[in-house]
Amino acid sequence: MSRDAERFDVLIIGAGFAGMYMLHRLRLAGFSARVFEVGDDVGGTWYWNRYPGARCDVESVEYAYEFSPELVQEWDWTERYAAQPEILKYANHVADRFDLRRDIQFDCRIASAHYDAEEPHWTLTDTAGQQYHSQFCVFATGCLSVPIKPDVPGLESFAGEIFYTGEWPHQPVDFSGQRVGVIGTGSSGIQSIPLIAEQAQQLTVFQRSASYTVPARNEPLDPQLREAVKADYPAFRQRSRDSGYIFGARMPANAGFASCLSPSEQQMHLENYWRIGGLFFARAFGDMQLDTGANAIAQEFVRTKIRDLVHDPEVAERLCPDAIIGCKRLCADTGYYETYNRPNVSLVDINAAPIESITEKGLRTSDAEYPLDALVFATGFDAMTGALDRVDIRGASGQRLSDVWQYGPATLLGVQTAGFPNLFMITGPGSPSVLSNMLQSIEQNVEWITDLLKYMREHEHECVEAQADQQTVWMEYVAAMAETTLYTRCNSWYRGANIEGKPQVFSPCVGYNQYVEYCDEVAAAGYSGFDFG
Ligand code: N01
Repeated sequence: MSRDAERFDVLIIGAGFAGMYMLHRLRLAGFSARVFEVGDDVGGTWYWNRYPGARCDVESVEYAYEFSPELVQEWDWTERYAAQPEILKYANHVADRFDLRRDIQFDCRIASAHYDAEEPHWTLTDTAGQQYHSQFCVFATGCLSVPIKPDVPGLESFAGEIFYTGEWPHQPVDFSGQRVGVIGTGSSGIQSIPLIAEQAQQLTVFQRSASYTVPARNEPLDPQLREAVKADYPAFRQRSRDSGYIFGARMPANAGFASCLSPSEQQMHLENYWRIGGLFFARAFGDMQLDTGANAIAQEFVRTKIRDLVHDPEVAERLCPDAIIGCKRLCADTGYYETYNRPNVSLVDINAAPIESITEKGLRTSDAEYPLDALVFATGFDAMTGALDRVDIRGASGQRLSDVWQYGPATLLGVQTAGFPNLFMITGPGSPSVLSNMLQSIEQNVEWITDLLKYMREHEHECVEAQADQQTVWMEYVAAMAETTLYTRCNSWYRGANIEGKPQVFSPCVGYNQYVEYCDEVAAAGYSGFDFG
């Protein structure tokens, strides 16, 4: 142990919703813990993604912690879908209310985490060289926390300002009078484009793939509805779980399989869910994500909407995706398609004419040059494994996690990986994570991990490690579940396909309720599948 190292029971990396709750839960259980956070405050994804229009696509009354009845009662969401500033305010409120900051070290990036099997303990080293030791280590680093910064030739020569939606400045950005370019039309682009268009003199959107987006239908939250939800919050959240979708307790059940409906009934349900808005659209048919025929009907419905909403037929066609709807994550927008009716907005198809370079004055594609004062990259994230890959994590025999996962991540239940004793992940690959309501998955994972640590303390176990064969069985199950759906039929970030050369493994676990049941069974059986030492 180094001379000036500090020692804790548990070291946690990341002070987003996962890291904050992990700290709180561990404290309640009597463990000493320290959190490390790169940012200068709490909030994780909501700390970094401050771009105009950033908003959650899960309803605010559900995108909230459930563990504290007092917290539920004292917090009032103001909109159906909370915007980034309000979610960040909530994260800060939680940090204050539970006095979390005294155990969080801000402005601190952990560079390495090495396991010493002799001691045994984990040694974390930050970028300033300070070391910390602990029996356990928990990565609460999020699934979408490492923005992709495309290496476009000439980028450094650009005289204007460059922005990344995933690392937006803390001060307001004013695009008034500017010619702005946005690259990327996933959720971040789709949320920011309408607001940038309102400010900019000219907005040029560079689209590689058209995305499907459904109107979010955001609105102020009806105080009566808010109070009704609070009046019996546990039952409300139970309805979310019972829905099988993990969010949308207020929504009607799905309309059944498309094949059981007449064409006019199919259109009626699609219309109804388009009117309801947001990701709930995927519930218009119970088999939208399972059957290509059902999916094709929904695709055509959205393309018809795009053609209705966008006045210029050529622009409308460019905005029409032809992929499987929901295979890449569905987006929820406010006025996205309508934005293309504005005289100051143009859409460039960079599939037809690829970006060749960034110049001092703007952006050059294979058939034109676009003068720009500012350029916004809404180009997504190194999802699922990106944050773990960026730390030099080494296990019991000195092996690097990134080497062990060179053909794709493998975990048991998404919380542990074989060869890395006493190391945990919250909402790691192999757990439902991004296919669920993240807050609910975070609470479940945190509570399960804390119970495991308490079990170890009671049974005087020093080490826990996922069994390699059980991990294989689990990842085969995750893959098999994915294969029952249409999620594997496109190049999405869910499976790492948005990054050239990244192994393509669909790692979120389909089926939240079955996952939780399985976690509970494992715990009840004395954590079967895990070795203790
Ligand atoms: O990223 P994305 P995102 N040159 O990967 C394009 C969550 N989120 O940040 O599809 C040109 O979806 C890329 O094109 P293509 C949510 O889960 C949630 O928007 O690869 N273009 C695509 O159009 C979401 O799904 C909210 O052909 C390039 C876009 O950039 C996830 O985060 C809000 C390119 C990237 O889209 C990711 O969303 C925001 C290049 N080199 C985000 N590289 C909520 O509402 C990429 N693209 C909660």
